[in-house]
Amino acid sequence: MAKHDDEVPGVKTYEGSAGGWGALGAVARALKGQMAIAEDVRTLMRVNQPWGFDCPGCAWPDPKHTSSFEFCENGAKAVTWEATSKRAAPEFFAEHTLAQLWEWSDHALEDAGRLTHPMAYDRASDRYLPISWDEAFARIGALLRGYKDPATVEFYTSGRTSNEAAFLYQLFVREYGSNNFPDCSNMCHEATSVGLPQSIGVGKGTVTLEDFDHCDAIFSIGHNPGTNHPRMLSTLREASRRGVPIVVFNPLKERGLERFAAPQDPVEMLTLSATPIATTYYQVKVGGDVAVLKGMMKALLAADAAAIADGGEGLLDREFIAAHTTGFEALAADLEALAWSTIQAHSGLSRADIEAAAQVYAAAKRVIVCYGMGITQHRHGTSNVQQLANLLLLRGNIGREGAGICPLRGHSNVQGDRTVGITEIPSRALLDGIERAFGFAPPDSRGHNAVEALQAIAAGRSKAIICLGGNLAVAMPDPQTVFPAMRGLELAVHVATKLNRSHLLTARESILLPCLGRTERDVQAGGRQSVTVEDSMSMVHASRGTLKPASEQLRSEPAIVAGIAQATLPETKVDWAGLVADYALIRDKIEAVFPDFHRFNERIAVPGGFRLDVPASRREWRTASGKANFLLCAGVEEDPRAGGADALRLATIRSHDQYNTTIYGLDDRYRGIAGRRDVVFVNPRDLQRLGLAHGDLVDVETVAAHADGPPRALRGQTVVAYEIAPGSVAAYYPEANGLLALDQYDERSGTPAYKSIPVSIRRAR
Ligand SMILES: Nc1nc2c(c(=O)[nH]1)N[C@H]1C(S)=C(S)[C@@H](COP(=O)(O)OP(=O)(O)OC[C@H]3O[C@@H](n4cnc5c(=O)[nH]c(N)nc54)[C@H](O)[C@@H]3O)O[C@H]1N2
Ligand SMILES: Nc1nc2c(c(=O)[nH]1)N[C@H]1C(S)=C(S)[C@@H](COP(=O)(O)OP(=O)(O)OC[C@H]3O[C@@H](n4cnc5c(=O)[nH]c(N)nc54)[C@H](O)[C@@H]3O)O[C@H]1N2
Ligand SMILES: [Mo]
Repeated sequence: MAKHDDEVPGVKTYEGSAGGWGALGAVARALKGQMAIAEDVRTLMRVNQPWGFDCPGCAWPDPKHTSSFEFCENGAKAVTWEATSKRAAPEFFAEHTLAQLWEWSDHALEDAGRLTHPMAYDRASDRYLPISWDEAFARIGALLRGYKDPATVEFYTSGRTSNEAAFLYQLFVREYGSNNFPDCSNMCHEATSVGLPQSIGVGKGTVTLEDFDHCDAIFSIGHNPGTNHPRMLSTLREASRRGVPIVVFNPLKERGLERFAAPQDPVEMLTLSATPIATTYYQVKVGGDVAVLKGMMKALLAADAAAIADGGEGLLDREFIAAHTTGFEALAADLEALAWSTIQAHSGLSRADIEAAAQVYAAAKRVIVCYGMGITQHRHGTSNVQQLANLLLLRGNIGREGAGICPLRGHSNVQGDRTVGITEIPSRALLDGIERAFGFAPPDSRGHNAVEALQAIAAGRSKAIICLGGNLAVAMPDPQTVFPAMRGLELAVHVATKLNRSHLLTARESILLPCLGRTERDVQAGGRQSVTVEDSMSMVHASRGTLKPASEQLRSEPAIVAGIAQATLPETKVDWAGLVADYALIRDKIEAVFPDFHRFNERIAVPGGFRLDVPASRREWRTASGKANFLLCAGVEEDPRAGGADALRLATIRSHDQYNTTIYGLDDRYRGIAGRRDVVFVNPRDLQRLGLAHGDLVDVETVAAHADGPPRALRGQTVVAYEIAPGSVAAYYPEANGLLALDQYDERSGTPAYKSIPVSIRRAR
């Protein structure tokens, strides 16, 4: 028997719009208990201001001409969480063994507050004990010097790291002799970084924020801006008000994509009205995007042929295709051979729906496609990205005003970290640049990405890891493999602001190094410092913290990297102390290695900074063919080995109250979930088919594909009847990460298939 919403504790249908009063209330709740109020308000006013700090929340760019703070609920949460007055000081660690802390939730661990002192693990007492910075660096240096093969050490980076810190870090690692750069990007937009260079010669988006003022249609595919890029809603709202069609492909009905009330708009707030966002919302099946994209292109080619038969000009940009691309005929043949029945079966959408979407695409002169993890975190993530590029290229929608491709990056500087050298596959230009600027020849062998790093650790081939931020073990799939692997290491060093589960997976020697956050003042020998970051649209700008540091012991990430480097490399060619004294000197070196950063210091002195060159934005294609390439992918299937007709496809998703593995709270307001995360979203028709009802307790188990032993299970979850595509289900990251084996990833990019896990669901035993 179906239960009503309110009979299931913590599950209710959310009737409001995204943003609005709900958002203001949520910010007030988030602020409560974290920091003293007067300073809060002043802090929030400085986020994303020309002379303040960059919001640690997301990588959506700032409008050029804002004078007032651009309100964002989740940015406020991110800032509050960092600027909290709570502290995880040595007394805290004295009170708790790691065995005790292991039982704490991810939320509780970080909620202990900011780390204040360098700490080293003491196995005898099972506690972290304070240690001096000098002693910490000396121990790390001694151990790192002891490895004969530098390729047995892994160096992880999370995307909040500034350009300056990331540049010093890759410089240290390369002088040490390794290219092992597992990176949060490997779990995120790697499919973009691998796919787009082959298509258009650059692994980044081609649009600027201004392009949104000029576009005639927006396609929003596989991302949830209401939660993950809230400031983007203002842009979508403006477009919507201009009458621009916004077409969404997403298995779940996401409130932020349906309608949005701007918290800064007094009229919308007072009347409780909201601007509709999506003009059409297609609930594509999880993993069905290649089918949709091929379907849209097939429909477009058919409509084009019909238009030409009618004596018209056709719908393709033939001049562009001829002058700027290769591979059109092969693409057309691929689409010709694909049956509509296959497209419909795999997308879960009707031919008529897909043709209608193609019509919107064809009717618009200038189209922007935005996308996120719903596209990249699949076994065919790279193909997904390349089919998006194909669709845009057919009508010349890349490299002109109001049109282009717009990957929504995750962490606030994940793109910048890549730009300044965090990559396991160093280019010739990067290696030559380092040699030119620093006088040593870095290793040119291929290093490890995130999956390879964990495989090497699990196999005992890698012995040590340094983590510049993040929560690697929890962010990766397969805790069953990853957790014991991390515990088997000889050395683990974590540079962090807050305590998390990765820090509890102790190696023989484990060291925690507390660092300054984005919001805090960074003073070095040469005075007050700024760092720089690059957003999703290749805009590089300065960020300068304003708050008093959480502890006098904290050091900046550049200073910590330099400390480790000096302790590890007795004959270093780099003047670490000099660079850390004045970050402008680091930027001079970045410029020396990467000529794209010419006049770096000068150009960040301007409010808003500058845009890095994106050759594809002006139709210069840095591909092997010198053209933009239409690229094929076989079939439309996510994973031909997986499943069987009855398997459901599970996507792991973020709630509104989390930042990746950081869980601010247990609510997911727009999806109507309160006070819990142990839920699985299922279509009512699937529930009926399975003999289940809303609110039932179930076990989720993986099927087929996973060759490595017994099925993986997530037990005791509550099913929530939800507007999600039939055959698709969703559960929260990171709780559901145990369902995904480490070897389930996109072979072209190494991105784990977090969004397409074949599962079955049955009543809990
Ligand atoms: N507040 C907040 N902001 C964040 C983050 C956060 O955790 N919290 N994380 C940051 C980071 S690192 C990142 S990478 C971004 C992530 O931002 P998003 O890309 O929005 O990430 P997800 O929450 O994983 O959501 C992906 C969306 O894809 C949909 N989806 C799932 N499977 C499919 C599919 O097969 N096809 C399609 N078309 N859609 C699918 C889901 O329903 C969901 O709406 O946000 C960044 N910003
Ligand atoms: N199932 C599933 N798994 C996923 C995903 C998914 O969609 N589904 N998404 C993947 C994606 S897109 C990403 S990007 C990864 C995220 O993976 P990570 O980037 O590794 O994880 P975060 O949760 O962002 O890291 C949180 C920790 O960063 C530290 N931190 C915060 N601010 C700072 C700072 O300023 N400096 C330093 N040094 N440390 C800081 C804090 O200690 C905090 O505990 O997760 C991936 N994992
Ligand atoms: Mo991400």
